Amino acid sequence: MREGPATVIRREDYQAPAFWIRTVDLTFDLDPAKTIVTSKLRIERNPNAPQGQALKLDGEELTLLRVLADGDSVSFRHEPGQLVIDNPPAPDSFTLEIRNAIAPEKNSALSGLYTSGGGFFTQCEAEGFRRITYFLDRPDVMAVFTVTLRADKHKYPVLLCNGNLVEQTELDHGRHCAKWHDPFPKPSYLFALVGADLVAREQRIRTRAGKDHLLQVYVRRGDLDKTEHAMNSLMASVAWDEARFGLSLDLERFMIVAVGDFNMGAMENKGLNIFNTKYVLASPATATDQDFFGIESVVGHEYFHNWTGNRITCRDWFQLSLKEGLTVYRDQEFSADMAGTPSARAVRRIDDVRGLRAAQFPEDAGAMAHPVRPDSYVEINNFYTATVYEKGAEVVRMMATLVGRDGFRRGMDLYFQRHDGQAVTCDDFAQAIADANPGSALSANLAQFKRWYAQAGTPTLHAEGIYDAPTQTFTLTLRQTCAPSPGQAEKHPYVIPVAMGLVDAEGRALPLQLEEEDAPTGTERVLVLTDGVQAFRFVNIDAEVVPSLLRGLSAPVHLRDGLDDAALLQLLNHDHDPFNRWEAGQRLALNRMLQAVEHRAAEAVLDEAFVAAMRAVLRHPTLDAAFKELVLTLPSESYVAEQCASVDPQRIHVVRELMRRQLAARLHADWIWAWEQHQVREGYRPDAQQSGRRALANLALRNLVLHAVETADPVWQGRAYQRVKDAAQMTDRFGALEALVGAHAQLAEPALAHFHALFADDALVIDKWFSLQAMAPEPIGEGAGQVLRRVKALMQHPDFTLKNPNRARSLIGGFCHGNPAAFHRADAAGYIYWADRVLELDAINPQIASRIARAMDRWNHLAEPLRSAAREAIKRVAAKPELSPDVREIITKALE
Ligand code: 0A1
Ligand code: ZN
Repeated sequence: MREGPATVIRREDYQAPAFWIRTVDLTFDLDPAKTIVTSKLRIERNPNAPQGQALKLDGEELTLLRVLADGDSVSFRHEPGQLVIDNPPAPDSFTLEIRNAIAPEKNSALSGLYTSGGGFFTQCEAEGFRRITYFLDRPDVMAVFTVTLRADKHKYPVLLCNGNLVEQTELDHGRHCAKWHDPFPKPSYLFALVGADLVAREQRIRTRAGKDHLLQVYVRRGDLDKTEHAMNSLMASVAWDEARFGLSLDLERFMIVAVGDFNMGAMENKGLNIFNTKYVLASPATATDQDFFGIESVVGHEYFHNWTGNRITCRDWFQLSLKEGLTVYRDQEFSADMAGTPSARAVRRIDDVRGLRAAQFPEDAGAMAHPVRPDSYVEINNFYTATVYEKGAEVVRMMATLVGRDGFRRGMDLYFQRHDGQAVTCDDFAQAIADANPGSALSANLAQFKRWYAQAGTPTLHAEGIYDAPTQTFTLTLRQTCAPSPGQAEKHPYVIPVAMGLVDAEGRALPLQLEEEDAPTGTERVLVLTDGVQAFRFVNIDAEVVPSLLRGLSAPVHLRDGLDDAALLQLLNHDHDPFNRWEAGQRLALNRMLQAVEHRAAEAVLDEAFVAAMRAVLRHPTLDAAFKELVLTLPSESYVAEQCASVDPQRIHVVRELMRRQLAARLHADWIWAWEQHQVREGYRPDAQQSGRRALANLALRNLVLHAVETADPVWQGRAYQRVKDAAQMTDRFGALEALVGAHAQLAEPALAHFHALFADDALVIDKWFSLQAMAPEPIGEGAGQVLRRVKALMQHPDFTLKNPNRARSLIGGFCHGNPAAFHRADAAGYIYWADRVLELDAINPQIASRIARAMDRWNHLAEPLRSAAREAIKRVAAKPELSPDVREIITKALE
């Protein structure tokens, strides 16, 4: 664990480095117990920095063996986390040679150089390179790397690094050597190496630009048959970035390597992306449609970083959203384009918004709330957050909305023209998009727009529409507010793009003309709210209309428009915007759920109007299956919790379960119809069309099994069980298993056992098996506490280990983050479990521990006695003196 007191790093303290490192020559003698790293650095003083400063190199958990400056010994000293050379050689540039030792096999934090499955892998973002050797480990120091790798040839036949392979030689004692050179200057966080026994799927491509490239996907022997989809996704990503943004692959060779132990999803190291196996390996038999989709999106994300992140990188870590927000926006657009039809695009957008609301909105309202560009941090690893990533992407999306699709492309072109090869800030990005679009609402309001980077919290957009029949005008008054967040008591107004339309009772979309305009501008437009309150008066409105606001969630805000049931039903039935159609359905459900939660109605009875509306969507002749599945899925328990001032997770769970049962019972015949109509009989394709049908059929099955358990009817339970045994692919097999577990069917146990036996050797499938049980709904009434008992028992399962992040996340993360009703228990058993696991994991892997620690972010909003019990548990963790800075920061913020 890292030594030294926790220091707060502040954005306002940024200073350019006193030295640059121009070139790096690294040699690794790879050995799991003791790897020797030799580093030769060509260093220059930065003429623009205050002169006379010492050279301070970052280093962590390194054994220093020697330091030479220009070939001579030089005096040095240690400060916490740094090697200090007070008097580097006098000339402006000199060579520093450092030799140190590290122990990859002891590196359970998985940051720096570590071993996994008998191979060597690295993870350097954000500050892992300093755990390999002493360096100026900051993103604005960019160097050209040449790397020599030496290792036992039999155990580590594959030796990879960034860039191009320039030499391969045999050495004595069964060792071999590979030398790599990366011509692009890069920050140390983009360095990577791999030494392992792997095999590769290879694909040669010729791009639009007419250049030939070699694409490779490296996996363990035996996994090659699960790499086709990753390779297809990579090829599609290359083609998409050329077509949409004119950005071509700049390397002869582009490699993806899969590793079983990895803290995050994947990493965009230059030319050598390292991936969690979860985002590489897929076959129809072992991966669900969702897994296939996740692979496409993460492969795209990492590939797109090659330009947005690598060619142009971040000046400092406060600018993280510069690369992450932009790259998430790009991967979302890629996925939407891959989905194809407008309806499939809308499904993608709905999915993204669900993710934003499930993770980012709560973050923005909790102890860890921070701006997209944070002002301070203790541990940067804690800021790879939904706010930096997903809200950051929404900020980029709003810019694109304000300047239009072509305008955004012009802005991106200007951004690359200005900053290729540089380490820059979010201001530089926003400036380029605005400058390329003079006269746009973005350039007119740029300084105000940038509040999206500076202010934390989710604003609320209040809307009121008044129709005046005699004058045929519709006046829409928009108002914005934003609640205080930690350290930010008062908020200033944002620039909020409001995409909207007006829908009348017959479903007509009315032409939109503001009173100051000569003619209508179409039936959909973007209003730009810049003041606290603004009124927009539409003319020639010849009928009562319902405003359809914030289409596609055109800004990351809460909307309070006061629409009643009738208006929402009108939008659900007629809105031309599929996103708002879905949203109307969700709001109808949410209102009912909130009412039942509030009034503690023993029976949360669904009214016929709602049930009929759901039936109409389910049976609709033209709507896509994927879209129907989204409409017919009730808002999640955590989304409902977000709307409550004082949260009672048990109560919310009971209400949602009761409503789920009513929909199962009252739409019984419709679910049978849906199940029968949406079976996919042709060969498996993970595309939008087929996956939509499977999603709806599986939702139908969940409903049918739920109802069957209620009515003690064996037929549907038996069918689901049969599917677990003989489905041809994982989406249906797992869908059936979920149906049985989610309904507490008697056959759930044998089905789980059968499933485990079938996939005992497949780690990613076993992860699913663990998380399904950790997230199983807590039984209502007697049987409460059942899930926690099972989770504890599963920790003793021979397949369980805390050391593998995917496994720990599946079980512990699944329970603490994904099962509110089972986790938040009045007897505090969930909290005691949480505290024990956070402490236990912290000694192994602080990043994973700190993610689990965040399950308590929102403790302050819990109803009593949960709130007090939660605080006690947090205090218990806080009382431990030897916490990592990662966990310490989360816990301290929770108690502030
Ligand atoms: N930059 C990667 C995510 C990543 C961040 C940190 C990591 O280790 C601490 C690993 C990966 C991405 O956005 O995909
Ligand atoms: Zn990223």
